[in-house]
Amino acid sequence: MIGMMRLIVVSMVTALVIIFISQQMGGFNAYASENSPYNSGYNHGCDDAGISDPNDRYINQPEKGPAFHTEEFMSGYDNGFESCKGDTSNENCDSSYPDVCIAPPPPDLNCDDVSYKNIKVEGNDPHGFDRDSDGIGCES
Ligand SMILES: [Ca+2]
Repeated sequence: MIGMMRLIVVSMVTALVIIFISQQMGGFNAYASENSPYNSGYNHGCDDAGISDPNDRYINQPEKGPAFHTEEFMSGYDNGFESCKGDTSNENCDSSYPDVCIAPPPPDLNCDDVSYKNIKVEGNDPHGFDRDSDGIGCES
């Protein structure tokens, strides 16, 4: 009878340990995925980088500033902000030259001013790289 009781207790403890471990692993997985402070920060940083008015940014809202976040969140925030800010700097690339990055005028550039040859040209070609309008600029 005592042996039977011990077996039941051991089984219950084993079951509890298994439940505990699986919860820990589940919790860890959730932490490591999109719910991590780093990723949360990254997403907010990326969003803020697209908001031109600093007053509208998440990080500048009451009780949302850096002091209210963990170091990990802010590390993600800074990286997200930098990455997404980089995307918007592509506005300096004229859309007439989709395969390369050439800023719109001014200054007005000539083919000798750019290192590219046989540039794909679309639209209004503000630099006049494609004089014969065949869609290819600075033919070599
Ligand atoms: Ca041409």
